[in-house]
Amino acid sequence: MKKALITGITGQDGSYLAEFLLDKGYEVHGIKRRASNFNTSRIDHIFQDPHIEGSRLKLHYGDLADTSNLTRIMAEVEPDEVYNLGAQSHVAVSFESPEYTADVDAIGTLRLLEAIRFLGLSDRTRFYQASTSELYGLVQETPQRETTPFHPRSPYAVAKLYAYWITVNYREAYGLYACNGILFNHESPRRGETFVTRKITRGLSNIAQGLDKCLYMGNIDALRDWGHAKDYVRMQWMMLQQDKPEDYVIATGQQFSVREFIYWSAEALGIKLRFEGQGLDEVAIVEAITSDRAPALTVGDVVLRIDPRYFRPAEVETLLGDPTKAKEQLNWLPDITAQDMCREMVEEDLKTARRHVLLKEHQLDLPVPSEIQD
Ligand code: NDP
Ligand code: GDR
Repeated sequence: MKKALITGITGQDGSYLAEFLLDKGYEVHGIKRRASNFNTSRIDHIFQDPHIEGSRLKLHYGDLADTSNLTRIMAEVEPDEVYNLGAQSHVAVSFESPEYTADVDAIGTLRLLEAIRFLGLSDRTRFYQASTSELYGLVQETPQRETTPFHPRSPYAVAKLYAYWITVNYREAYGLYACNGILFNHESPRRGETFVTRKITRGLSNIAQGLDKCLYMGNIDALRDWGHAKDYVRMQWMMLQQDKPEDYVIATGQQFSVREFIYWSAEALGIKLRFEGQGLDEVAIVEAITSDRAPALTVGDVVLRIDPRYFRPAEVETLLGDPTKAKEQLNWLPDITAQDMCREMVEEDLKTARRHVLLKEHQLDLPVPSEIQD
């Protein structure tokens, strides 16, 4: 039975990847951080009681900032595959916490690679690094591919640049099977609530149900290449199954603006929006309501405003990936379009909003389910 070790297992990608690897018959080890509240909601549904024989999901407390802890876990598990998905992954937050972001995202990657080398696992353990389209930042070529020069625009992207190159370096210097997936934005109903797509689908669903009044956004003209996380974790695994380690761009090859994503989300809620005004004074107004999914709204309501706090000190205005190499060498193509993904996210967020309305009406508190006990 193959063993995989996933850092960031409690995150969006980690949870989908854990499901995927369990389905493939792997023993899956995940590193989770100690938090004062349960932080395992994305993996509760695949929890396996460690007291029952044959359990294949095993969690270890750890932190990418803690060398001895990572080395100990690596020594205990001796994984066939390591997926380094753990990171302070929010670009805007990296401007607030640049040093922490560098420690976790850059040096954390080095710590894992060193642990593999130091423990003599270089011939056994394959390593996947979660690299990012943010490396392209101020883009030098469109669409971006594996050979496009990097120009990172945030402490997050600069930290990920180090992680990218140290992964290449361990491959070249020590012959490690180590590769970078340069992944463009990918989303899902499990996306963190402060990333733009989820902020929109969750925010508009709440507003439609009367749980909130207005959504405050930053640069809604930013352009992104959005895929579905499920398609992208499949590719993470495929990259580690080749004869030779290589780096791949993973993207859909299609680009949309944040503004378009707002329109799609509103449409999925049966709302037609009209944007009015310019710059910081721009607003989105309800022009028509075509379904019963937005009972709290009436025509003329302002549901979105611009707030300068969501602008970044240096913005990445446009990203568009060219996944030709992944398609030609690995036969990988995404199955889910950005529009379908948006609809799926709205469905889930609307369900949650309706549940909150019901609980509120009956004056009940939300139960906090978490099956993973320590
Ligand atoms: P998430 O933010 O959803 O998950 C990040 C994970 O990292 C969480 O499990 C988090 O734990 C964990 N983590 C954070 N800090 C530490 C730390 N100090 N030590 C150990 N674990 C830590 O990210 P995604 O799933 O979206 O992304 C996965 C990876 O892919 C990240 O490295 C991200 O930078 C990268 N990436 C993501 C893209 C995307 O569009 N989603 C695109 C390109 C790259 P906790 O749950 O406790 O917070
Ligand atoms: P990004 O994703 O920075 O591309 O990083 P995010 O969804 O945060 O932003 C995308 C674009 O939307 C603009 N934007 C806003 N963003 C947020 N979060 N909140 C807002 O209110 C808002 N308004 C406009 C942003 O300025 C930006 O241009 C994600 C992360 O998952 C990284 O870890 C990953 O490496 C990259 O994708 C690829």
